[in-house]
Amino acid sequence: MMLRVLWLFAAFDAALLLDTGMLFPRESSSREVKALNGLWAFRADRSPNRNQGFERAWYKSSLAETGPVIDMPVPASYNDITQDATLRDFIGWVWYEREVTVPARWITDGLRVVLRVGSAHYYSVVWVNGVKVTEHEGGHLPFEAEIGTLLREDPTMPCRITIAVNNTLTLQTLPPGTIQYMNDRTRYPDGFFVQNINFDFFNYAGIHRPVLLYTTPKAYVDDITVVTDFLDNTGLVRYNVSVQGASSATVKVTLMDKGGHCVASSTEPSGVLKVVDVSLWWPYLMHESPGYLYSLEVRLMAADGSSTYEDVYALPVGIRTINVTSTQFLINNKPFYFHGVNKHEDADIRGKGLDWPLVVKDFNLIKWLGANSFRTSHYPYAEEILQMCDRHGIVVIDESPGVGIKDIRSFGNASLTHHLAVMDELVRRDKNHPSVVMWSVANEPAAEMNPAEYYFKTLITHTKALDPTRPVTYVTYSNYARDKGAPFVDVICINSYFSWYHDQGHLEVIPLQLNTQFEDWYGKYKKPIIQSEYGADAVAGLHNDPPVMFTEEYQKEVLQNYHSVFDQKRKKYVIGELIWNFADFMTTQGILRVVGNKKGIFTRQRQPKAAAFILKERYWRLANETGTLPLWTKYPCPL
Ligand code: GCB
Repeated sequence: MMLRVLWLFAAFDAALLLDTGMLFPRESSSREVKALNGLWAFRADRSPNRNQGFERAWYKSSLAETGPVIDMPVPASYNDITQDATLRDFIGWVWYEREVTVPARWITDGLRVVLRVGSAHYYSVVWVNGVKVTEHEGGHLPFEAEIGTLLREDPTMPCRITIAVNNTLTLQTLPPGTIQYMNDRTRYPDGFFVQNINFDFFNYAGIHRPVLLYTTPKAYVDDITVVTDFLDNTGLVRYNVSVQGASSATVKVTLMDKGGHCVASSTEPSGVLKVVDVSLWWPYLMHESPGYLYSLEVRLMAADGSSTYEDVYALPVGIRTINVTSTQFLINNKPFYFHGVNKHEDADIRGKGLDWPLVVKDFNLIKWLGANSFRTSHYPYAEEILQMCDRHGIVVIDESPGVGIKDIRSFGNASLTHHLAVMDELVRRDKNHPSVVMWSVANEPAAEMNPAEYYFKTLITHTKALDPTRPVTYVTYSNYARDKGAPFVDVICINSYFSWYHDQGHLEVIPLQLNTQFEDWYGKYKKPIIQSEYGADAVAGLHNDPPVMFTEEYQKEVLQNYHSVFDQKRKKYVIGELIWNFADFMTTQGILRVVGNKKGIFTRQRQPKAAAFILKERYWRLANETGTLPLWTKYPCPL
């Protein structure tokens, strides 16, 4: 126990590498939030160098004054909103703009007014009333700018927000990509170019998550970090509050249970709260009340001359521990078996835009399926989704956008430096989510290449320094003997597609090949293994018996063949199975894809294929075997 508490303390110094926090904007008695979702004015810059918007300073006046605009919903990808194929496949800068009127008290009361973009893919530049306020690289993480000072310069002006977003990928971006100009004028018109990518999902672009304005007092709670543990019946919440805007401040923290009763409090900005008779955070199907959350209310009082400030922020806190042995993944010291899914943020029309009906439907399907976990393949998902996971007890492997790192030039210093910065941003955003139990730094990199050893050693060591409390992995598809990063991960995550990408039609080889895969990897590394992807495409409604590829029967049988081996190995060192994929999703066009990837067990419209029922039966049986389910959730599932 002593060791674990020391480890708890170590968690903080390293976690604060970025100089500001990125707390999720929440309303409180001292904070207001204004959502800027809805219709924005929009124009793609179709000039040959895609640079006219900058050359002619489109941000200096209303977008409608410098050219035609169309309505564009936010949040949403812009690609599937119109009937125009050239906008769907557009590469370069697109421009968004809207005006907003802020309450007068935001200006007169001297508040901080923060503009926050939940995510925009891939590179963004933001102006307010023609003045550049920030820029950000990376498509799946939030960024902010304080704009209160600017608004106060001319309080009579409405606030005009302009955001230019560019989806161009390079060998140094995450994910990487390349632009290829086609110079043969007998085959391609002048200026023709394509973007090449090494990942299997459509490169949706635009403003994908909510844009918000929120206020805080001048002195405010900038960040909170919590790390939890327990001893017998006593929960331990180690916390650290960082404050900005005041040279001296007093902080009061109060931990409240679900009923709003105070269970522990302190007047120190950091320390350990002890919770008697703790209610632990448990995964879905592992306990009768999964996802138990306390609320850590932080109240800051600061004085500056004659002014006093009070800021209040309430952070949901789940108390739980994570440990990994050579054969097990332990949550609260009990073995946890991942029976879950891989997902995408993907749907008809809105692409990767956050959409509440879709999010809630997906959670209902996950629970219907009896799944207890998912991986955020292949990038960080919206914070709103992680909050749902916290509340419902769905366990998350949180993945960086490091997908498609295949070119040796993407292992260089510039790429690594950016990847480290992305991990900083990811850990800063998601460190307090009890549902997040492991970081995945990449998916299927070319891990057999020589530079991969230094790259992954550095990346994984860095991530562990940021957060010593969670295991780190990356997802591999390479050969066990040549994988250069495997020595550094805590858990081996392997993808394989037996009888799909090879041995087509030969379902009978799956058990033998899968057995060999597990024995080879475990034999060499003696680390627990998750089958992080497996599956087969099935076009919904296509049938053939005996099974042939692309039918629902074939997909079902692929799964069943894998399951027979999982059942032998999960008693030993296999700690999880994640189907590829939860739902069909859009990809670039190609001869291997039939209007996207069809490996979903649900269609893109979230209707079940035959495989979904196979998986549902299995997952409820697995949940039942743990013996921790209350009677009302016993198999067959009641949902
Ligand atoms: C993989 C990738 C995933 C693909 C999948 C497939 O290994 O990780 O992004 O979509 O295979 O269906 O090929």
